[in-house]
Amino acid sequence: MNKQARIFVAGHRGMVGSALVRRLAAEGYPNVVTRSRAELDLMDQAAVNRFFEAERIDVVLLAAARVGGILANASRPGEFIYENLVIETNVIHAAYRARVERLVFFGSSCIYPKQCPQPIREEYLLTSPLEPTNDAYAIAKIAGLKLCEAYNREYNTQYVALMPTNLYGPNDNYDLNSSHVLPALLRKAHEARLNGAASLTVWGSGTPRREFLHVDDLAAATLFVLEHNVTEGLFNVGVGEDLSIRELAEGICKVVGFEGELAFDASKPDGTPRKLLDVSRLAQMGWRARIGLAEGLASTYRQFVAAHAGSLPATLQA
Ligand code: GFB
Repeated sequence: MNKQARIFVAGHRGMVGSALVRRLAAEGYPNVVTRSRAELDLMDQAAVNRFFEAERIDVVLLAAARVGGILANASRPGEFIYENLVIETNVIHAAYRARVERLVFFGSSCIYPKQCPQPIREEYLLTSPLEPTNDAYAIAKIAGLKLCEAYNREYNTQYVALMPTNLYGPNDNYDLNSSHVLPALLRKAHEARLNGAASLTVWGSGTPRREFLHVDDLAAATLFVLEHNVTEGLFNVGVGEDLSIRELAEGICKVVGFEGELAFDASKPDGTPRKLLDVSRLAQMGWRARIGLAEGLASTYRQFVAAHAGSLPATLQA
C-alpha cells in the first residue's frame, strides 16, 4: 500500500479505530483521514456520499459499528441490526461510488454458527443456526461481508472482510451493562479490591470458552493484509487458543490483586459455548498475533486504572 495513500478510518475514536490510527502513525502513514460523529453522521447516506465526493480517499478502514457484549446484544437487537446495516451499506456503497479501490470491513467471530466444529474455519459460515443472543448483530455483520464479496464480484472492487475474535485493549467500553466480559471483569475486580468486597459476580456458569485478541494485534493484521496486497476474501483474526470464563476471571483477579471469591450468576446467559477461530489462513500468509493474554491483561489493566483513576496493586506499580 502506498505510504502516501489517503486512508479514512471510520470510527476512529472506538477501540478498533483508535488502534488503527495508532498503528498507521507508527508505520509512517501521514494521510489518515478521520471524522467525528458530529462532523460526519455515518447513518446519513447523503452526508456520507458528500464526504467521499469531497475527499479523495484511497483506502477505507470501516471500524465504525454499534457493538456490545452479550446482554446488550440480547436486549437491543433492533438497534444492533439497524445501525450496523445502515453504517456498512452507507460507507461501502459510497466508497464504491467514489471509486475507492480498497476497503477493510470488520466483523466478529459471532457470525459463525452456535454449534460448529472447533476451531472455526471461514467456510463454516452459514452452515447452521446462529447463537440467539447475538443473531441480529451477526446477521448485520454477515450482510457487511457479503456486501464486500458482491461488490468485488460485480464492480471489481478490492474489499476485504476481517473477522476478529473477542477483542480487548485501550479505549474499550467499561460500562457494566453493555461491555464485553474482559473489560467488565477487569472493572469488577478492581472495584471489588478497592471496596474490600468478599466476592466478585461473574455472569453465567463460567464454563463457556472464549478467545481474546488484543486490539493492537488486530491493527497489525489489518496493515499486514493491506501491505501484502490482499484484495478480497474473509479472514479470521485470532490468537489460536481459548480459555474458560472461570479461568479468565481467575487470571484477572490475579492481575488486579483481588483475593475474594467468584460468585457465578446463573440468571445471566452463557451464550455460545465456544468460538475458537481457525487462524491458519492468515498464518499461512505469515501473520500471527504477538500479544499474549497475560501481557495484554496487565497492560490493559494499567491503562484502565490510569484512565479511570483508582490504585494499582504493588505487582503492577510501573
Ligand atoms: O464478552 P461477552 O459479553 O460476549 O460474554 P460473547 C462472554 C461470556 O462471558 C458469556 C460471560 O458467557 C458471559 O455470560 N460473562 C461473565 C460476562 N461475566 C460477564 C460480565 O460481567 N459481562 C459480560 N459481558 N459477560 C459477544 C457478542 O458474545 O462477542 C458480540 O454478543 C460480539 O456481538 C462479541 O460478537 C465479540 O463473547 O458471548
